[in-house]
Amino acid sequence: HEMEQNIEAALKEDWFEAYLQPIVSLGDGRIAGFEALMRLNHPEKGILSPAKIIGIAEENGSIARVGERVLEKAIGNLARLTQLEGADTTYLAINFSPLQFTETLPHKLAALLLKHHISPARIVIEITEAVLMLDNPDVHAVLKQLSEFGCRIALDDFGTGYSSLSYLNRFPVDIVKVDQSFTRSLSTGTADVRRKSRMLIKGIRTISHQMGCTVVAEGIETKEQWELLRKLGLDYGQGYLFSRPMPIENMLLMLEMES
Ligand code: G
Ligand code: G
Ligand code: NA
Ligand code: MN
Repeated sequence: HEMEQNIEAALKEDWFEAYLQPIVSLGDGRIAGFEALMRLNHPEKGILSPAKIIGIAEENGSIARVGERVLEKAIGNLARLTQLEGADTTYLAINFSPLQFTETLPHKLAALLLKHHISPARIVIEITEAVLMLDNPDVHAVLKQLSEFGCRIALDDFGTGYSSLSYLNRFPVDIVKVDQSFTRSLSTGTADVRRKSRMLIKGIRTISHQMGCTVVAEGIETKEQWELLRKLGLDYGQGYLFSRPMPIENMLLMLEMES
């Protein structure tokens, strides 16, 4: 299988990278954190994006090694950002596949943070409902351990798929990420669709805040969407309007120019 070969080669030749996308405060547009997004930078084929890689890595069991490599890259990038004035308190959100929640994860993460002198409070663990749907006591124990260690837990793609409100009650969730389809529906479709989208987002915001969670909007591409989401009371946002996911070198340059 071609993709399996790409994955093995990428592990061996060090082609995996953690791109970064800023997450901004919707009030003032300032960067509050970054999401790490995996990329396989193939020397001939170019950038291969994660969706397919992760599916195949989960099937053939290489996801543990892939996930660990991306985690190393992501934390290394956070350490580099930390050397920049103004970016030394930003947080880093990292996506995790359900199969990565093994009992060795907390120890591996702790060792990486120690190595780079980074506080666990700056790490956000992004999970989807797929992690919680497993209903596996071992997975729950790992999540609880990470939460007690000081990391925050974000529930990704909220409001779509099988994401259930009860997860906010049953798991130590700190951040709710409203799926980008909600952002898109704010500015497309009929007036009625747009009005109902605003109601749904407001409802998610109200419930999330009452559960003590902060709320992040995904997929913001226009100023109009930013303004609407800010008015709807969401806390943070990310999307192409602010920045595409980019390599650490580009991100450092961009931040240096802005400061
Ligand atoms: O960046 P992009 O839009 O191509 O990401 C596609 C999908 O891959 C998204 O659902 C994203 O959450 C997921 N993804 C990106 N990076 C990682 C990663 O490091 N680990 C896991 N498990 N998923 C990731
Ligand atoms: O599943 P998750 O929410 O982690 O996936 C995030 C995905 O969305 C990544 O593939 C990322 O590259 C992509 N993304 C980030 N910002 C935008 C945006 O403004 N518009 C669109 N269409 N995709 C975005
Ligand atoms: Na994510
Ligand atoms: Mn998402």
